[in-house]
Amino acid sequence: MVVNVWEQKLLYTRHLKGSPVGSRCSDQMVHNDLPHTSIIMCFVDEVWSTLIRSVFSVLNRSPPHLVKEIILVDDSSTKAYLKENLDNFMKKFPKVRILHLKERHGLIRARLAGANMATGDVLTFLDSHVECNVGWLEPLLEQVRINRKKVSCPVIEVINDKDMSYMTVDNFQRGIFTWPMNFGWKPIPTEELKKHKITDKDPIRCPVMAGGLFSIDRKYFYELGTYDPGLDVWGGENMEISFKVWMCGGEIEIIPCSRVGHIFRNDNPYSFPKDRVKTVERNLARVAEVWLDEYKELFYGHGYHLLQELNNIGDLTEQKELRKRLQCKSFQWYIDHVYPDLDAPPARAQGRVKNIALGKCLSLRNSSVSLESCDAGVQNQQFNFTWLRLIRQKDLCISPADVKNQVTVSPCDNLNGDLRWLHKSLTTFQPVLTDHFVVENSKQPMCLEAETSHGLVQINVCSPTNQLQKWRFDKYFTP
Ligand code: UD2
Ligand code: MN
Repeated sequence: MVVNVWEQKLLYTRHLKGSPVGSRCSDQMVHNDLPHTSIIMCFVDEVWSTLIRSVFSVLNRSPPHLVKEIILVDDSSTKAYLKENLDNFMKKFPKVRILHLKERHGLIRARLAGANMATGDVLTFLDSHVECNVGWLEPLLEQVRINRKKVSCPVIEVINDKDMSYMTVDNFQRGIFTWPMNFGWKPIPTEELKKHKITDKDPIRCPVMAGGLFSIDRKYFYELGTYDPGLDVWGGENMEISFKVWMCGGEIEIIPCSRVGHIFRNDNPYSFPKDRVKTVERNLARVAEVWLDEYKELFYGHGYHLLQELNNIGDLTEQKELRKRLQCKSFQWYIDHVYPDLDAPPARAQGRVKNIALGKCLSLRNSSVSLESCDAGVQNQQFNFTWLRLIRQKDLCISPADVKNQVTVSPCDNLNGDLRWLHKSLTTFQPVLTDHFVVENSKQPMCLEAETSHGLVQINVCSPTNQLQKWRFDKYFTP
């Protein structure tokens, strides 16, 4: 049976009088046998009033029978008021349980510690500086009730960090990412809205979640292997859980009738055990290695230095096995079905590679490189200039030979810097893919050059004016 939550709570709707949210959502029905939830809030050195505001908004604005408990995980805060003082204060609220971690776990492992003591049917994670709005919880639990593999997120509104006021945000925003896995928001294209007749109450399919605020069936969270426990401190865990959910049979949605305000801060009010940027990059590299398949080239292609991190990202065996065990789909499937508007060209450039001076094309035959009359139908003339700057045909790459000035063909290896080329102009500083192929690992600038007499290619000292050193791919995917 379904009931109208808004009618049960006339007292609350008063706050939303005149607000578009209230009127839009007030006729929405939910089941009367919703699962209950444990609320998990991790914090480190949170401001007292902000933490209390977060907890009170949950207590005041959720039907009591749906909140099994509120678990506050103190991630080894340094502030004295967050210890005994907090314990004593919260004694008045029997639903609140506090876990003081003896050492700093970082957000990701702190959430797991909270989840491990949770007893609710559903886990609802929140940051420690939020304000849950009226009627926020029921629509989240409703989606999990409909399908236990649905992960539901509220619309995240903005609490002003200067005056703590609450500001509403636009509808129809999806969580997305751009390379190298930066989280962002993007409106649903208008054609999509029209085509699927999406109204402002409909759940919004979300390629990735922001990370902080979501409800997930507790058992399902464990079936999914929770978060990768090898992720450190903060960052990237939202990508990991998002890919995992989608690729392994679940769904992520933003529920417009559920609204929670959040204080966005420019700075983290806590220290990072290691460098912040490095920590996030390391986490993202773990995610890329486990989930992105061949698309991890795009990830590394947008941040070369991340490749250097590969030695210190830790063991991935368990995560890879988990993916196999859960029979998760490919990243290609994820792109096709969940995030088709992701900008993910297969390479930086593709097709034949034509020499400007001779009008001839590179060709790979019997493992050696030569120049031939250009022919679009000949497979031997088809190359990729990959995201990792290799000139590649299937598994073979064109590279400088050990022998001076000679060019050879080697098995491609993304980690081998000796195979990389810079495709660029020698006369402009603009970063455009054009003209020369400069050997990346060379003290003196050395360039790929057509040799006129025998239809061969060689390496020579770069010269901006030498047309024999200028090349053009058929098609460029990036500038
Ligand atoms: C976003 C997410 C956040 C998390 C983060 C990392 C939202 C609104 N926020 O950044 O939940 O997913 O991205 O990817 O989606 N904390 C600890 N221990 C730590 C560090 C943080 O307990 O070592 C707590 C912190 O007090 C807060 C929560 O974890 O309650 C998230 O941290 P944040 O608020 O600094 O992250 P945020 O909102 O910038
Ligand atoms: Mn936050």
